[in-house]
Amino acid sequence: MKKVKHFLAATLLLSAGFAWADVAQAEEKIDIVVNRSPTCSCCGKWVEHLKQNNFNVKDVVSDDVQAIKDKYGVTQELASCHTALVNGYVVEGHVPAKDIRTLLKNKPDVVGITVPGMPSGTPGMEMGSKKDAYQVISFDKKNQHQVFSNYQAE
Ligand SMILES: [Cu+2]
Repeated sequence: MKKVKHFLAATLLLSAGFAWADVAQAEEKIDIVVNRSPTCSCCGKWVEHLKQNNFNVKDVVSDDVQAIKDKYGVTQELASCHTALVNGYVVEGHVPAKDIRTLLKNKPDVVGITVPGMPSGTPGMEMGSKKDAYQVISFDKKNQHQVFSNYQAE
């Protein structure tokens, strides 16, 4: 009888351990540095979106975000408002938190990902129920672009 009890206790502990590991993985905090200009309100909203999705945001307010874009090879056609850095990747514009997690998980050989411009309905650019179709684009060192993910209009 005693043996059975021990076995049960061990099984319970083991499954609790696994459950805890699952939660820890889903809840893992991600450090990200966001460079934005002081006058950008949609950038502030995107920072809020990240925080709500368990990102640890270092919010850097800068008068020269363009210099950061130049430094990391974010060209005019790729550019948006804010420029973030996470685990060596550049994240430009209103990229959903979900895509950043996918990027960090799959670790593709790219410089970063971007949502160029500021489409309505992206995180931080909510305009009521209006949602433009938009794409998250990845770019590499040779400035080659690829569609990273696709969002439909709503
Ligand atoms: Cu913006």
